[in-house]
Amino acid sequence: MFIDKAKIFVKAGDGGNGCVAFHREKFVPMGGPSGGDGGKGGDVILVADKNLQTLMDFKYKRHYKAERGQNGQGGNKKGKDGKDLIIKVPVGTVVKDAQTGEIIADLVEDGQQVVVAKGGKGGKGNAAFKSPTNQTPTTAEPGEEGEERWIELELKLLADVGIIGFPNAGKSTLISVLSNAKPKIADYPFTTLTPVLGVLQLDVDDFVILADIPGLIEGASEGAGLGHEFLRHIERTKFLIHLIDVSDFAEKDWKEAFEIINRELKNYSEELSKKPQIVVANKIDALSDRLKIDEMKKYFQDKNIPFTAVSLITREGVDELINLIRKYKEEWIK
Ligand SMILES: Nc1nc2c(ncn2[C@@H]2O[C@H](COP(=O)(O)OP(=O)(O)OP(=O)(O)O)[C@@H](O)[C@H]2O)c(=O)[nH]1
Ligand SMILES: [Mg+2]
Repeated sequence: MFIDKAKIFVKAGDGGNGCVAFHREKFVPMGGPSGGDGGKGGDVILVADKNLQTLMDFKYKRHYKAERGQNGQGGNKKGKDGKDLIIKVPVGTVVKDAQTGEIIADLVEDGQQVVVAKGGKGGKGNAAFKSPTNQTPTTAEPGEEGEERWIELELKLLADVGIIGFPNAGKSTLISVLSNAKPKIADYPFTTLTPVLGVLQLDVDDFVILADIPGLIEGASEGAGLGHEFLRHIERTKFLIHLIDVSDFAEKDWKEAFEIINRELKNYSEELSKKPQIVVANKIDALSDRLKIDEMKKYFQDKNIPFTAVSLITREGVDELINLIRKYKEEWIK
């Protein structure tokens, strides 16, 4: 199961209480104060871990509590600090305060961490209050409470290029042809239910990460189809590959398809709709009238949008597409 949103409660450890005690020894009637300080409560810390792919664990466990600090003791013994609680989350997790919506952190690198709830300070023992005017203080501080709050976790995948288009356009076929990813491919809409990442190797040490997401349809922004839920996973991409089925069996006219998807992008966010696109006509093996390609070429040229046509089944045009990706990667990513 791919889970990309979760809400959890985090509570840091309370600080231990300071101690009230007096030094006792034979023949020393009134020893000095000797109550130790309480230990600090443990923090709750989120750490990005590249081995995690989803926020699934958080569906089942929602409360996270770090250890409290121990109370101070007589003989000037400080209480032990509480252990921090480390929670692993996938790389790409955005952390928000659930109440205010404020972004606490965006954990985009493996090992990156953030304290989401600070442990309480330990209270001072009475030994700490000894002064020239008060040789026998009889009070100690209580430990501070650890912070607590509800936080929201939202996973936004880290990909360079997002693949968008209608269901059945061939998006999953594209990522399987270009990369090592092996998503499910089938002859019906909404085959892809969760985003898939793949790496397209452009050179020995040059690559781009592609993201295949579930198909969009008209009204996705109002929740039609699988809705636009998954668009968040291409929010971080640098550009989009907009795939259009141009075969004789395509359900929609290419221009209409192109416009509908762009409208849905815009309804989702202005920012997403401004990302540059490479438009790719797919399934030309099943297209009887090749003049359509020329017509498209001219249309996109006039709009200054890079365009190419392919068959992902026969692989016609795939090398040109890779060259286009390489070219625009240089222009749009660096
Ligand atoms: N004839 C032909 N069929 C293709 C081509 N590319 C993909 N297909 C077929 O189109 C169908 C849909 O392909 P997918 O890759 O699953 O499409 P998708 O866009 O990922 O679909 P969803 O995940 O449902 O949004 C499959 O039956 C593919 O085999 C092509 O170049 N030519
Ligand atoms: Mg798919």
